Amino acid sequence: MSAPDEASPAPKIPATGDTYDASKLGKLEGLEAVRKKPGMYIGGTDERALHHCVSEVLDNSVDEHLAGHCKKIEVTIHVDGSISVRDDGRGIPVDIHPQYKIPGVEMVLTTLHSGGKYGQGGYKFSGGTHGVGAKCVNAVSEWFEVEVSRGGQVHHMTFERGKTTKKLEVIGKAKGTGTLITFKPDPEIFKETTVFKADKISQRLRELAFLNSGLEIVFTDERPSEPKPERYFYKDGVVEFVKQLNQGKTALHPQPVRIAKETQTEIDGKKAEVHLEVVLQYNDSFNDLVLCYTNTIHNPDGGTHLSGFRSALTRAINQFAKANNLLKDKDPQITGDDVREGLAAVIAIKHSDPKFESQTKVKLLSPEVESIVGSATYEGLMFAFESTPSIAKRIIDKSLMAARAREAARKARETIRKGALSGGGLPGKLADCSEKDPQVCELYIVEGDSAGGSAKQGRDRRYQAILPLRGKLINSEKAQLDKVLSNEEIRTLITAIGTGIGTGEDDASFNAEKARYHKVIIMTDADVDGSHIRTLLLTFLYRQMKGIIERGYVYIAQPPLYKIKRKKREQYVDNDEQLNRILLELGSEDIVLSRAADNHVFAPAQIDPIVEMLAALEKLGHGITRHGAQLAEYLDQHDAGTHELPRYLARIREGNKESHRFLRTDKDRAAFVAEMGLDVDATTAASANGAAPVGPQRRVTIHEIFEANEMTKLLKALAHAGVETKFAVTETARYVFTENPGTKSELKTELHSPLEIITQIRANGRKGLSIQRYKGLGEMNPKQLYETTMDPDKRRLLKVNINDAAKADALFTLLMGEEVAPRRQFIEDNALNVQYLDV
Ligand code: 0RA
Repeated sequence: MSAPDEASPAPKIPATGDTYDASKLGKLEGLEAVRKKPGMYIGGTDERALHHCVSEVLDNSVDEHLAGHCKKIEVTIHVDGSISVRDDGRGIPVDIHPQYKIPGVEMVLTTLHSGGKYGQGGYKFSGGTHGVGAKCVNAVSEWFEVEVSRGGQVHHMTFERGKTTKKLEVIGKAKGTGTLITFKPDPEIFKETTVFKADKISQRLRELAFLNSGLEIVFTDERPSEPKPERYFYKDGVVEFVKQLNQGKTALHPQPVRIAKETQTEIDGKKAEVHLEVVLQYNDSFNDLVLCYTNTIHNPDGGTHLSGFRSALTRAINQFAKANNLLKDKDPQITGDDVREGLAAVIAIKHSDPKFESQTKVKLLSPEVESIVGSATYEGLMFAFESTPSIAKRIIDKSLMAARAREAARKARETIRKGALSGGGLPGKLADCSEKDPQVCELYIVEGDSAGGSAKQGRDRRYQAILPLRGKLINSEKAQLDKVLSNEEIRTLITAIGTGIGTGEDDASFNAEKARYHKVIIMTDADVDGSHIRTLLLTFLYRQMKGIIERGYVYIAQPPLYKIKRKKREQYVDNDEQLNRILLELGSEDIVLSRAADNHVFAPAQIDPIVEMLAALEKLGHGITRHGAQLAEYLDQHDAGTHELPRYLARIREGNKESHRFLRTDKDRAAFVAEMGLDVDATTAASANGAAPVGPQRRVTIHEIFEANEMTKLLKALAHAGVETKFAVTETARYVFTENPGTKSELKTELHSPLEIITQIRANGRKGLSIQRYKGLGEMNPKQLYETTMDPDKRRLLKVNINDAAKADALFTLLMGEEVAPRRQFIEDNALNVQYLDV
């Protein structure tokens, strides 16, 4: 985040001569600036920026932890798409700022210029945001709420699009301290998407837990019907991180080597502090994975910490081998590539004043770090080798094997190159396209000969080439390169793509420029075998032709999941959501909906939006029903004039009896707390289980209903559309639903609540409908295959984009590594799920 404290744009003074309160102007203009130029403050308005907002809020809580005040962070995605971050730190200050005369928390969340008193919370190391993050998030949120527990009281304040909508107010008594921030990203800003991806967030949380040993992080995604909280807590931090990277592989030494050091240094005459932690462990695979962090920020492009580490590793291994006569004359030279084979490592540094190549912090530039990390790593490794020579011996043997394999692979590649030159060209199984310009050419890699045959017949042969693959590909994670290259299917693939292959950095035999197709499309069945083959292919491409993935040439085809049939009509359906939508569409065709009270008939064009709103209400209602209350009962609590809904749901359990109370406002909540004699009353919204025991028997929990705003909007719109917003099921009929009106099979059904409209429509949609689930590509004829999956106008391709080596490697390792049990389980759980590849 590039939120400049001083460099924020100066407030514009209007030329019209109106007088403005200067301090107010500064503040409002401040956050307006964020909304006008989100790119400058949160790095854009796309999905990445959306998730960046979560990091911004999270970083403040992590800084509290680094400062020694926070033990636990809870992150919750709510059903309305808002998200909460709760910590048990000191709580944002709430006292009135002497100069600005507003509470600290308001300054921290609304004033871009608040550097001084509350700006940094006195943090030595920080993600570099200096606490500017939360106010930018506030600015780009449809709404934003903060609850601070501090000094025995719970304080609450709300905002919309960066503007205060409720001043700071005490709403109850607090036990302990902490901050709870909840916000809903503004669709006016995030035009592409406002939907948080749980796997993106959980991955970052896990990483943070690894990098902050002793910090407990709990993550709950409440959107699925049965949410499963995930807990991340690592007592041994980075050491456990490295063990995790090696999970599923065989480690060469049971305990990772850990090197830690804290140093002071001077940069341009100013004192700076650099702490480092380097942890490494070798495994018996042939790949390396080294992850670098600065102040808990991932640096995917490495930088000075990485280069210091690499040269120290090569130096230490060569030095120890020489000093102990472990190298023979005929042994090849051990290079940097060789010592990295089978290496898993994490380099985590904390720096009080780091310098990065760019705002995105992908690469660390601080020059002093190279020698600090280098000498600490060298000394630490030599110490480890000398105290346990058997480890050193195993690592050196492994490096020597790598050096020999490098020779063998070079020879194998040479043979392939010669074969390609002399063998007169392309493999017989490949049905090539007639066009030769790679930019427009596509290669479909198809699972199985039968689907391959359909694809050959159905394709557009001008620019679509087909390569059918039979049987299992060799597992390229497990086998060494010369073996992989002797596999028939793999050789065919290499020749067809035309780039050659290569792994090491100084390996010039791969050349992405030579790709014969700028789309390489993997087309496999939507079952376990298909997903296995897809992963095998991706593993191979990732290891040996990374460049074509980086250039965005690799795609995954998406065959439809269902075919539905009704009367003579057939339709392909891509996923469950689409199926659901279609059921609602079909179910509202050829019907009449009328209001019972006055026989008002809804115009056909009115029905779709009504159905959509009811479906949205139903979905948001999961938040209510999960806490054991009825959606209809809740909705009926709305204010007759404004349609506002209660903000809190209290759940009272006495013995095995349970009851509910809806609490409309903060005041109602305070009254309820007093009535029940509760001594703790911070909402349990984020944790959903922070129960306050009252007496031996009674348990009371209060949940904040964040989705209330969203539901209120829907109620207003429904009322506007002429639907009565009374949801309890009544004795008397409220709506009449007529199927096949005016025909012999006309059928009238009385509905007793607006919610029944949508259940009825869905049931109607299923009538006479056959839903077939596709198991394989082979079930489609050539024409169907082309139309659904290959036609550029209709197909949907997922672009494979490996932007996170750890994630990809972990997945490949899990799928391909030695351990069979977790692999089976994983494939079964994720048979249709390719999102883990970040495609
Ligand atoms: C400024 C000063 C202090 C704490 C914080 C900010 C703070 C901010 C956030 C944001 C999320 N969680 C947070 N926790 C704390 C120090 C206050 C003191 O000295 O007590």
